[in-house]
Amino acid sequence: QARRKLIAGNWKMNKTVSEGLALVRELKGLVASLPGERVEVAVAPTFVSLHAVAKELEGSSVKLAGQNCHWEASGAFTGEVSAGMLKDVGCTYVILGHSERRQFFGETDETVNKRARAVLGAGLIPILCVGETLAEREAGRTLEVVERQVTGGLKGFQAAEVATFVLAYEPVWAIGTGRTATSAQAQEVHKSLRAHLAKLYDGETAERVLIQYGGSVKPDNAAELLGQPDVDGALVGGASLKAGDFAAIIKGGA
Ligand code: G2H
Repeated sequence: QARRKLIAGNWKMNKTVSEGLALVRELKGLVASLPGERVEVAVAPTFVSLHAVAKELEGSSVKLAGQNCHWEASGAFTGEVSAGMLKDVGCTYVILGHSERRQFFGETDETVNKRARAVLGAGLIPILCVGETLAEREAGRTLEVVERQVTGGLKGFQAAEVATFVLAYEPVWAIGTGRTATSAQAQEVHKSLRAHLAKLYDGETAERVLIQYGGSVKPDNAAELLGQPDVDGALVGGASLKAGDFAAIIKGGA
């Protein structure tokens, strides 16, 4: 059975509540006219916009995602949000271990793993991000790095749990830089990640995991990337901030 595709818009630290509402209003209309069975669409607004955007998306097929969450259910963790709170506000997915979180906020494979445990515990789906830096790629360490991040992020999970995960391969050198991995580069890493999952768990589990590509996905490169056999969707940053561009990317995956 063919895997579905998931196109998710990671708004990062962009859009006020009213700007976010205007964006999803426009997006809803555009998405409604697309053939939707095999492509699922999600948006990840900032925490402050989640509630309003969830209301706006009621009755729409567009799903909601958090950009991060803490591993504890509640308590004295100033500035943090729990997986249960994201579930309560209407999220389906939570992005974890984005390279910006790893780079600027000290996240490690270990803390990403703890967050993933909380996300599954709350009945949400983790989007676990992995990716190498330019220096790592140039040193020929790409697969070693992403395999380590996958192994660490999934530590302690059973195969049946792993099968529900979404992985996002986001080469750090392609994020927000306008440099995109070629479709061949993306496919090579995605295929290796799937083989790594088969080695860690089993072939069936590996076949079920969705592996998104992220890093300067745009309307003009989306169809080719999404056409690769192991590319099961996209995690889109900059281009998800304009409804027309995001809808064109979704169309590329349909
Ligand atoms: C990678 C991506 C979204 P952009 O970070 O997660 O952002 O498409 O702007 O490179």
